[in-house]
Amino acid sequence: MKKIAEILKTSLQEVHKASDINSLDSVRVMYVGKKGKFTSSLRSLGSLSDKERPAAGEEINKAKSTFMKAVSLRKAELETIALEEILKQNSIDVTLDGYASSRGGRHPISLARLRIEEIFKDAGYEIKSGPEIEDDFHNFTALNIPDNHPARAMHDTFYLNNGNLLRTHTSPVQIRSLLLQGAPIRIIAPGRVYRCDSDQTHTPMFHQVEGLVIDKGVSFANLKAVLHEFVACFFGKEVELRFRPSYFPFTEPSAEVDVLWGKDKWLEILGCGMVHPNVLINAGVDPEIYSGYAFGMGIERLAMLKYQVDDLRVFFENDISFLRQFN
Ligand code: 2U9
Repeated sequence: MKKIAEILKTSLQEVHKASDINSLDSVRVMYVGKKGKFTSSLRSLGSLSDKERPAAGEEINKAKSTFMKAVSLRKAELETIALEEILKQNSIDVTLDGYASSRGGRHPISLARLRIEEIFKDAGYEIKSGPEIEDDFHNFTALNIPDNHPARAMHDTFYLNNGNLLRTHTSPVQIRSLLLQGAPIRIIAPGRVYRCDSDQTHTPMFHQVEGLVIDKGVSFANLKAVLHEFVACFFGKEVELRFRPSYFPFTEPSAEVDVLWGKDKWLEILGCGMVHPNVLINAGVDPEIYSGYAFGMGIERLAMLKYQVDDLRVFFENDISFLRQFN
């Protein structure tokens, strides 16, 4: 009994001395392994008398289980220490600076379009869109552009094999809206348009906003007032406009509008007119009851003036250092 108590005492000391899982396991084997001290003590019970054996057996088993409890406690302790060590080595310093992420911005053409939409929305206009692939009727015929008109020549229009075409203006959107909802109407149609034309001042795809207002008693004076207000809002300053007589098949009378830029420079910024009676009839509107005005402008042209860009092509090159200036 005394010897068992002695063994238990040393075994517990060794358990506490074990500084890692491996040495703890060696200690365990040393006491409860096949040739361990508790194991051989139990084996030697056979040499004791029947009287001594039960008490001695109980004593050894008790010591063995005390030892095993100490081993598992120490094991848990060592595992916690090992885990803390790993966490310490792999710890993340949450106070470190992150990677800078650069934020994208809108394209200047989108910025200009959104501003134009905002101004007309505030004036009670609805924003309409339609297909970029159109048919002859909606792009030309309905707009009083006769079969032999130069705008129909292969020179300007991208035709598809099936006779359809890429819209050359957003006017078909207004035709479709008129046919669908009739008069009165007050809409703008922003979007991409396509013309087979490419040089310093033309790209085969560009952006337009067209407007259409039809109601009883709509006059050219109303048109002048709306355009003056729009141009002043868009450029954010008082402006002087000049209406020059012009010709479009879909409006009569027609005008091109110039803005006074600086002291004495007139720059053309849009076209407009009173909707031609033929166009009203083609879209199912009675010109004896209704009249209307329409206007059209190129977004690239307006954006160039607003943002002081002197080369149209930079809008299409996606040069990041150009685009970043609009963030
Ligand atoms: C309907 C009736 C009339 C739209 C109009 C213009 C004048 C115009 C040009 C400006 C520069 C095209 O981008 S540009 O090359 N547009 O001058 N557009 S009136 O007239 C319409 C449209 C639809 C039903």
